[in-house]
Amino acid sequence: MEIQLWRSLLDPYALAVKELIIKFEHIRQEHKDKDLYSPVEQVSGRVKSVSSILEKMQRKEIPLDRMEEEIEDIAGVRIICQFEEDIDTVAALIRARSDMQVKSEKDYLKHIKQSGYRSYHLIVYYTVETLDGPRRLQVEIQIRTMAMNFWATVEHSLQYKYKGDIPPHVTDRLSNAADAIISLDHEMSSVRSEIMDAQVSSQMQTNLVRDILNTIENLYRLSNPREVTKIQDEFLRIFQTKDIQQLQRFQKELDIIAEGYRAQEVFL
Ligand code: 0O2
Repeated sequence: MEIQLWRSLLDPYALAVKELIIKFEHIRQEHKDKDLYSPVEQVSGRVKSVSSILEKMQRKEIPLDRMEEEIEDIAGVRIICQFEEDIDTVAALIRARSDMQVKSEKDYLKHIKQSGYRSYHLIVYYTVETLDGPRRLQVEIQIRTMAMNFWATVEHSLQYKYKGDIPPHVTDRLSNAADAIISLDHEMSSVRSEIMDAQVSSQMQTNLVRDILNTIENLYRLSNPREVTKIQDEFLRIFQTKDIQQLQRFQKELDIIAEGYRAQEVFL
């Protein structure tokens, strides 16, 4: 196939990856805006390289006319979570969506690969709009923790370096590292609720301070600047106490003042 044909063939997959990254990042943002813990920590994606597609076609003896059906990971999205428990939550979010239909799932957490690889994979159908009309494409979504991702990234580089034939002394180290990653994920899960509480409180404070500062800025435009300077000084005093309840009380009082001036902020 000519390079130009590859480009036009892969183009809708690139669009699917871009759209899905935006959608999963939006899930993260929605949680944060609502002062909720987000099971999605990071999102990335890629379109499989032509050489990797060709290698897979050769290895699995896939003819060109079956390529799009049989190579399910031409478009790939990776969702990184903080904790192992978050993986199920993200998978459930995906299953519940109307803009993607799950074709199949592979649980490499329950069934760890021989290599030590752990991750949860879903193949979904996702439709993109192109000049030639809608295209229903397959996308592979990999969900894993940060620790699993660290291991997989390193192992993937070694597979590349040793062309799939990693020497035994390195394989042994990787296998030990895979075990260490399992215990690390379990250790982190044991303090999950404390970490989640800490992150939610910190996000709440960030959102509160953002809303308060926006209201103060609006009041500057609409009311007496001297009065607003006093309000700002009071805000700085309370902010220094690091007491979230005092900040919440201050915001309520500020909202009452702002209501009088119709100075509350609507965020877009
Ligand atoms: P890329 O583009 O470099 O990420 P397979 O026969 O394993 O190639 P299959 O059965 O279609 O293909 O898919 P599977 O097993 O669900 O895995 C596909 C992808 O999962 C791989 O893509 C990797 O990203 C990841 N993966 C699977 N097994 C391993 C592993 O042992 N180590 C690491 N590091 N990653 C793995 P590709 O094909 O490598 O391509």
